Amino acid sequence: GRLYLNKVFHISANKMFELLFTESGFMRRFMNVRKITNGSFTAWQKDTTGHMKRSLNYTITISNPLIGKFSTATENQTLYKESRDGHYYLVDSEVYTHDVPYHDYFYTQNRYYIIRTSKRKCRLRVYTDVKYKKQPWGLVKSFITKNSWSGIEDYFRQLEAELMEEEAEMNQGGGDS
Ligand code: YK8
Repeated sequence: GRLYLNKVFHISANKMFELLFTESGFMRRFMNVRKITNGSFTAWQKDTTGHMKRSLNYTITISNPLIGKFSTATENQTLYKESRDGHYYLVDSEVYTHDVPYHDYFYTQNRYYIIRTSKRKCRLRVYTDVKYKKQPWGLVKSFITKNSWSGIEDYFRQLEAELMEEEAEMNQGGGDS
């Protein structure tokens, strides 16, 4: 996998979890900025293995004229039971883009680590992998990989920037965060 985000924020670990993995105002705004629409989320629910699961459906806007303008997408998230509330969260998310070329060949796996570093700080790490459900022809594979990395890089660069803004707003005036 590739490491796309690795940064300490002046935001507590549980607040970071809330920002990223609940229907927070932050996520609503971020999705707006990314032109992600028609969002519908299920609630977190424990599965038979003891992990928590939820799924998200939405429409993404794509800025690449070769691919098309929009695609519906499904994101399946798993919050591992090894997570410790307020201290350590591990979330895996599998993203399936349904309406892009070769969509039946690949999906994206994002792994989010939120680690408490002090009472009011946490480290956020995101690893990403492009996974293949079936082996495409070499040229197609490099096409998929190239287009995926650039889109993912852009997304996480913006997520980092928006989180830094949120952090600045939360911490100005010495409010409790
Ligand atoms: C999630 C990875 C690939 C996909 C896209 C596919 C091009 C296909 C190339 C063909 C459009 C929010 C991406 C970037 C769409 C957005 C996905 C997001 C950013 C021509 C071969 C959506 C995180 C995420 C993961 C994977 C991203 C897709 O929370 O290039």
